Amino acid sequence: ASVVRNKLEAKIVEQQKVFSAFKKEHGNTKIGEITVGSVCGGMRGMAGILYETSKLHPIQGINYREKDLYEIKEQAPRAEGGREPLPEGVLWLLLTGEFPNEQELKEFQSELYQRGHLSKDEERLIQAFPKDMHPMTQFSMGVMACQPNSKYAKAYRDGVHKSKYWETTLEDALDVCAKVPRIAGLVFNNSYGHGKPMPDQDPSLDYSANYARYLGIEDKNFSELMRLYLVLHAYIYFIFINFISDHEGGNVSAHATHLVGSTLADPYLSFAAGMNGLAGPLHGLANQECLRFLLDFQTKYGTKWTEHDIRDYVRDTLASGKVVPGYGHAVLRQTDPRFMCELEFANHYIHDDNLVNLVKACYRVIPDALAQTGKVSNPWPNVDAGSGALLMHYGLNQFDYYTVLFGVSRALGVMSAQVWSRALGLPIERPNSLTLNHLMKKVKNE
Ligand code: NMX
Ligand code: MLT
Repeated sequence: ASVVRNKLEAKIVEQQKVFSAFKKEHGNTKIGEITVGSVCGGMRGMAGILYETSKLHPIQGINYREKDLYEIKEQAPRAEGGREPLPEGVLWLLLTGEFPNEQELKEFQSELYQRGHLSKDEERLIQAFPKDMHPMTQFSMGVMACQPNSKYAKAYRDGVHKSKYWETTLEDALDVCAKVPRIAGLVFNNSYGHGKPMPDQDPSLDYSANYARYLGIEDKNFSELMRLYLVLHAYIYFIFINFISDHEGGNVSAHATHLVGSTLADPYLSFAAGMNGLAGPLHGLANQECLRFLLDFQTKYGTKWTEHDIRDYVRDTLASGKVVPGYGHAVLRQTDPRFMCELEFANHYIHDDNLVNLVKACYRVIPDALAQTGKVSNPWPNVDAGSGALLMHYGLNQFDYYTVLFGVSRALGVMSAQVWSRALGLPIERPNSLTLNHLMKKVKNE
């Protein structure tokens, strides 16, 4: 059993009581109204999901367990000599609402290490995927390759009582979180390794440093970037460094995971569903699109570009009917704090990098250019605007792979949320849909 289990069980028992009393007392209390705009507009502004681990504020950005990213950066445990939060510590926070103490962290890291092994068959299956298959497709299929070992699915088949669903969900959730760096590493090796052998897990390294090792990048600052990145992208909007990428429950990958999980599908099936959503260009794929946007700009204007060139380039992009990747957000109405964390990282570690300088110049120019369209709700950068240039700085230039990094991070957010969804006994999701005709009749009260 997991070292986090006992701590979590106590919290779960407490929260189950709060939840059931609250439901009983306020089941009919109204908290908002549904407008035609919401129904026609992708459910914007409609609160409809109970999601325990994180919340996105339009101005302050993501918070994990009531802590904003800056508090996380300040309070989370770090690697020796490091500045960035350890994703393992943030995963513990997401699950329990508290950071682990030193001993708990040490045991948890070693537990994740043990859980992070893949069987030979699982590795072989992933290595057999076609090398030119998009890395996100391989990643999602790689998660599915491990699904037959779901402990939750077995317990369900064996007739486990519903009050105990959360226990094997926790087992699977931790297994998924522990295995995704290895699955993602195999995908990287498969796509770009040119037949090089895949390095083994190293027990002396933490979660992020092991992942960096799979990617073949030994620079210590890159491991720091990975720690930040994995925390940022958990979304819980994990801050850069794909920081744990949990961005509350309404974003497509978190919601898809949550929706599929509500059918009592196991965590592997649910997470793979979320990853298929993350692979869309308006969502996680935007980070690869964003780097492509910057590199195409450099191809056109060289490295001696001006801010005037950026303005022209954005104008042409909009005129050709495309979005500017890395800018805008469905909920945020300010610069994404995750982007600010990326900038802060770049200011500390990276000097004189033309691409990073271009990211900074875009930040000065693009919000104004988008605002001038008069229709973009949020012209400010999101997490994807900066991450690619930082990765590229350390030599990770395979940008088709970037969304996989995002996916590894998001596992930490969506898997901890799934444990809580099963612990609270949330029901299958089933909102109503309407035809346009029905909607029109409703407006007329017919
Ligand atoms: N560039 C150009 N047009 C934009 C942009 C942008 N970055 N953002 C929004 N718009 C347009 C949008 O396409 C829509 O146009 P139309 O009415 O012609 O369909 C209009 O502005 C209003 O959309 P919003 O209400 O501002 O945005 P919405 O909530 O629908 O969508 C995003 C949010 C994030 C999908 C949108 O801002 C976007 O497409 N951004 C670029 C892609 C991106 O960076 N996605 C990553 C999101 C973060 N993530 O990590 O997943
Ligand atoms: C995310 O991290 O999931 C993105 O910012 C998209 C969102 O929150 O809608």
